[in-house]
Amino acid sequence: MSKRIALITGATSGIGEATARLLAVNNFDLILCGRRKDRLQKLSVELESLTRIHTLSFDVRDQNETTQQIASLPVAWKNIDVLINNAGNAHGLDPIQQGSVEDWDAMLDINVKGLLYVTKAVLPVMVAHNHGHIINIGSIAGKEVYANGNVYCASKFAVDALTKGMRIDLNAHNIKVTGIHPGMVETEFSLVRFKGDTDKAVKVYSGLTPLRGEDIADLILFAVTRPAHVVVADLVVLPTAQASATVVKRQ
Ligand code: NDP
Ligand code: 8X3
Repeated sequence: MSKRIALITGATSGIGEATARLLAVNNFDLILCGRRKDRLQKLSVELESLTRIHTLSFDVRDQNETTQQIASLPVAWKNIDVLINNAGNAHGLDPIQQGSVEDWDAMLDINVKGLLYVTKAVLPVMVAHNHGHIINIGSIAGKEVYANGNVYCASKFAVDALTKGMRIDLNAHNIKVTGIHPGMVETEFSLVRFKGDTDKAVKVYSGLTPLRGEDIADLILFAVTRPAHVVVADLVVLPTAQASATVVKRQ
């Protein structure tokens, strides 16, 4: 099979970075995206002996920048086969009455509107070719609401709804759409949620074995390597110690 092109948002850390490493050795050329240019550069240097790499640095909150960056892709990179909408984060963990508008805006702008902006910029090529696969990274928080999760949960419920809506609307265009919904994955996620408070971030995963970015990368690879007639529609994946958004067994 000839090489395919995958565009990964949020490739500078966690799930996206692990996915880049795995797809690089599984017959994919990669467009790596994120805001942190130094990290894009470092990952690019690491992977370019394995496959072709192109990097794009943009903030998914900025629709103009997102559209322009994707439009700027050289001809050899334009025919994207797989879009992995992974960029996202939680900002804060507060009861709704104490929530910060800045945090709410960040979560809705990045996790929902950013995902839409990237998808809108990539879809014309997929629609024109009647071919493509979109993977949206949702969350267990998009399946169940937990205390203080309010707006983050809402953003991930929106990702779940958009995943289903995309699958319906793109059905006529032969475009696969997959939702992957992880539970606790130890990445920079909690560090971002708690605004750099390492103690709080570490506590989230204490006394259990959380998922790693590589575990989600494995599922992404599985989803994008099914035969043409098979679409993995919806996957929820949890650490064994986690039974639901809130039931967690700690040592
Ligand atoms: P990380 O914080 O490790 O990675 C987040 C990635 O998103 C980074 O590469 C970051 O890149 C990118 N990103 C964040 N904001 C923006 C922005 N405004 N514009 C462009 N890129 C942005 O977290 P994870 O790897 O854990 O998170 C990846 C996805 O997985 C998210 O959608 C998250 O909600 C979801 N998820 C995570 C879980 C977990 O427990 N960790 C569980 C369930 C879902 P940069 O800062 O360089 O722009
Ligand atoms: C990240 C997992 O449980 O913190 O989406 O919401 S959780």
